[in-house]
Amino acid sequence: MTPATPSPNELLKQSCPTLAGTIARTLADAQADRFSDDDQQFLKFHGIYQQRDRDVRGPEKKHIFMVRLRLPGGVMTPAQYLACDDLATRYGNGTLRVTSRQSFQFHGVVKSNLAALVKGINDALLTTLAACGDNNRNVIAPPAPATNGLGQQVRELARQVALALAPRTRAYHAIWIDGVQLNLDDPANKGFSDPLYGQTYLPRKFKIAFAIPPLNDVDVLANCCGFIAIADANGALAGFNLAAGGGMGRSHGNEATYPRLADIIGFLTPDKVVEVARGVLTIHRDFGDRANRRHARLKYVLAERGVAWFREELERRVGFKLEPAKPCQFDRQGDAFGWHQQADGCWFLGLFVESGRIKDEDGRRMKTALRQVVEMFRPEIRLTPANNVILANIAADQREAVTRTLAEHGVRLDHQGSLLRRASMACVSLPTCGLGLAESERYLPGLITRLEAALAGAGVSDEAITIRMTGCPNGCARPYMAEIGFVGRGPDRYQIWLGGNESSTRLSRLWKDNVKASEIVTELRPLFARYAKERLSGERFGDWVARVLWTEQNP
Ligand code: SRM
Ligand code: SF4
Repeated sequence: MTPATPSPNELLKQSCPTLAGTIARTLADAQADRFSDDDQQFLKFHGIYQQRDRDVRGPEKKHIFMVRLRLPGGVMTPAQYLACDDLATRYGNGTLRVTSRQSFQFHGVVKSNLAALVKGINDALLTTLAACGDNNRNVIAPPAPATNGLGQQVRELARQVALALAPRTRAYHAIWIDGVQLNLDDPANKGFSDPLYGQTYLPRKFKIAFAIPPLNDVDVLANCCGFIAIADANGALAGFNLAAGGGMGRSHGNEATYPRLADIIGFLTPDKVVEVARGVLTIHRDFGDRANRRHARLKYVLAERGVAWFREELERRVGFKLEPAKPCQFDRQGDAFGWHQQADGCWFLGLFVESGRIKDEDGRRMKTALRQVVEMFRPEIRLTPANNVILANIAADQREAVTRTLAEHGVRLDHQGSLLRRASMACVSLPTCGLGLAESERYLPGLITRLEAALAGAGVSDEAITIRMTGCPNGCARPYMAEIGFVGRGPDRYQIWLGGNESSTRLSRLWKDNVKASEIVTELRPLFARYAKERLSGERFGDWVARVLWTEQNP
């Protein structure tokens, strides 16, 4: 069999393994408002996307940039938060976007501000390197201060894994910190090969999550590699069940692409986590499809070669056997909102951030409110995989003042939104995402209001049904794990997916294709009425769908 022709991205990476391209030169050119096509690919590894404001039509279209942090476990110090807040105001569009992988994105950055923004991020001891690109992405981990004591240990392991799997190119530092073009004639850079990634990095992105059952707040099975914490009889960390081969992305009309849940591979002790993460990543590196980027995720390697093959290959690489997976169960997902006491006696506050967008708007000035609270009370900041914010380590006697400060800016803790709204997620989509086919972040809040009314009409108000929307099938808000998922099909048109579960361990199924936005509620209303009538005691909407609707469709 002749080997398949490598995709253009593979040849590009090989042509410049430092990932420097001509980024520094274009940065220094005040006349240029955009980067070359090749440099746009390299920029992704630096955590930067060149975009257009899609609200602006015609020849006036300007290039803008999205800049994403890499922030393991979503944890940042108060000083780092304040730096981000300031940088978003000075160099971005004045908002901070919490992402579905516990990070921040700056949107609407013009080229003349790009260097200052990335320098500012690094000055705050944060980074954007490998936030995007064909490498290990942000490692996610349960953000809520643990009440069972495992959280700190698990987050520390997430940090270690992120560090071990970071690319070693010197180009990032040279361009964004020293402000110079990397000298490719220097023997240290000539023929550079990353010790882990080699010269062509990974065939595609790679994602790792840590979870602490019974809470699945990270959607662990939607990741390429998942570490599921297992406690011993005394509640101490015994190790992890390894999961591998999950992912969401698919393309409309291409059945060869699909969302997939990760398989459980085996059990390992905590001291083996970094080694195993490296082993799983190198299987992706060596067996992922380098010819077809739509087929290049680790999930397809698992789907096609199977769990037994994967385990054997991993054991060969790490040089030890995995134990059989330990019994464990997830029973819920989602964030804790409002005030909660931590194991150490301090308190944390879970704040709902609609669609993840921290901004000031009429009557609700969340950006200013958060800034003031962080300045005054210096809490640790944790970003959640459901696009929300946690303020941690707050002393008991400061709670009232924090609540009052937020309320003074219209952020009322007694009014954080209905259960339905707080369980919802939307991806960014328009106007910045170049792949968005339909609205998402800007559309979901209004739709939730209408769905609240429809559910109330059916007699099932204030249900925590998980609802997620994305502007295209790539699945950035993980809609295929939700009880109701809306996936953009075209302008004002969506697919409706149904049947995910509360523990986020079951994929939904396509129920209706190409539904007009204006008809979504009309389509769902009869289902809500049936659910109200037919549900078993305590049965969630997604479970009713799986028990009743799916059986009707496939008796
Ligand atoms: Fe994503 C591409 C936003 C989490 C699957 N994603 C994009 C881009 C960069 C569009 C592009 O390639 O031009 C989006 C930038 C939009 C913008 O203007 O900001 C984008 N993805 C996001 C974020 C910001 C969505 C959000 O609302 O929070 C999330 C950033 C996470 C982070 O901090 O690292 C984000 N993306 C995800 C997730 C969820 C997850 O990782 O848990 C997924 C599904 C899981 C998975 O990877 O399978 C996801 N994004 C994709 C894909 C489909 C990949 C595939 O296998 O086919 C693309 C398209 C691509 O890579 O070609 C994509
Ligand atoms: Fe863009 Fe699609 Fe991701 Fe939404 S799901 S942010 S539209 S790539």
